[in-house]
Amino acid sequence: MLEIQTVISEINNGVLKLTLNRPDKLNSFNEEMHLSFRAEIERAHSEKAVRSVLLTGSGRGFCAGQDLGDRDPRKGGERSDLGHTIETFYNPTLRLIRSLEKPIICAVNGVAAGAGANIALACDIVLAARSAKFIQAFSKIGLIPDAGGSWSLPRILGEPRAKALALLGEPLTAEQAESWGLIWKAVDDAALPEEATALAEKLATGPTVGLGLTKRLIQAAASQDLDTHLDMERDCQQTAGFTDDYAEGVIAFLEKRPAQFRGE
Ligand code: LHQ
Repeated sequence: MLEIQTVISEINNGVLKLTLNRPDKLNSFNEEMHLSFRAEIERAHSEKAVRSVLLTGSGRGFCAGQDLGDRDPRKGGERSDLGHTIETFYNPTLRLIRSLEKPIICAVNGVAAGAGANIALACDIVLAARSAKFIQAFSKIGLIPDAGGSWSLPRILGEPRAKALALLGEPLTAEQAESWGLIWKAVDDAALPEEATALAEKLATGPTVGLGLTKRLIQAAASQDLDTHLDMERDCQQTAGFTDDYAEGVIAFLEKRPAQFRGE
């Protein structure tokens, strides 16, 4: 029997495109998909040819979080230890996404629920199809927002909106998510693949080291004071200033031509 790939991966023009691929289950995570997805993000860390990542889903949904079919309490046995699930599967992946020093774009092509919503929100730039919805579905099944959601939502939205979304578990439209600043942009459904690919390809021709350091700085800002942050800016700028891409950027400016960054 032909094995179905739960994550389809391809590299084109420096972009590692990852498509979550369990469309019949709205691309919810089973163990195999967890492991494949994590392996692909690890690959993004290590492969030089990868200069940006584009994450999306196949079929009509983006990702419905954990596959609840795997978690049927009617099947008896001991109650499963969700702390173990989080520690084994979600947390390592979230850490890998956030620590990736290359841009990761998320094209939310349809519903993003539970951990699926929060994995999308952990990405650097989120585009969503106008028909897509974000659902903090956890409260509907008695859980708390995981995959970093209880950390990212109040930071992005403030407590009032974060709490209402998480406690009610109601769908948020892509347009509302854009107007609240939760995502970068809602785009017409038909335009999403092309717009997201163009964005990822543009970033893949960027000064990769500088972009990675920029991501690191912006992520660190919320948890440190200005003095500490200014020191960090100094150190990161020092690193960026030693890259070939910085030299190329300045030369290209002086020669009045587009820069040809090589990510080095
Ligand atoms: C699904 C799922 C799904 C399996 C749709 N699983 N089949 C961490 C630690 C450990 C355990 C627990 O979880 C976590 C983190 C989490 O992510 S908790 C949150 C888990 N996710 C949810 O609670 C969302 C469940 N899904 C839904 O509420 C709905 O499916 C949404 C609102 C996402 C979409 O609704 P519809 O557009 O009406 O689609 P549908 O419900 O008809 O789903 C289509 C199919 O996908 C259906 O299968 P079927 O065979 O009937 O066609 C669903 O059973 C299946 N599916 N989500 N998470």
